[in-house]
Amino acid sequence: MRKLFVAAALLVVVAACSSGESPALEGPPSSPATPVPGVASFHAAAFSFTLDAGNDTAGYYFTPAKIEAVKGSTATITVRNVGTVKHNLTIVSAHIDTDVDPGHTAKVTVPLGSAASVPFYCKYHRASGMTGTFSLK
Ligand SMILES: [Cu+2]
Repeated sequence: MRKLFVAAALLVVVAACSSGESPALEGPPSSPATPVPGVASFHAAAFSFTLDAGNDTAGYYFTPAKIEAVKGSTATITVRNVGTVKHNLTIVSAHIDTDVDPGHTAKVTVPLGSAASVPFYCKYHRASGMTGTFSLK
């Protein structure tokens, strides 16, 4: 009888642990594999992702604003305007200057080159911080 009680108590402890994962909203990431909000990582020579261009009461933004990739890789970017005003994707080094109306998307292919970082921005809201960076390794 006592043995059964111990087993039951253990079960309760195990259940409490598996359902008790904290949302990790405070402190540094617990492991390097934990994704950092707003950062996307790609390891292939060619990759695709959706870049949200938006605005809200907090300001103007790109999500993700930081993209980690391999030097010499090519990014195919679907720029999705999730905001309420016209946005733009400008990448000077790749000769990209593309407008996107609210609710619309635009697709661009970007050879990223071999610089350590490739900045991008919305030419209408650059001064308001609507910028991002490709970090290349
Ligand atoms: Cu904008």
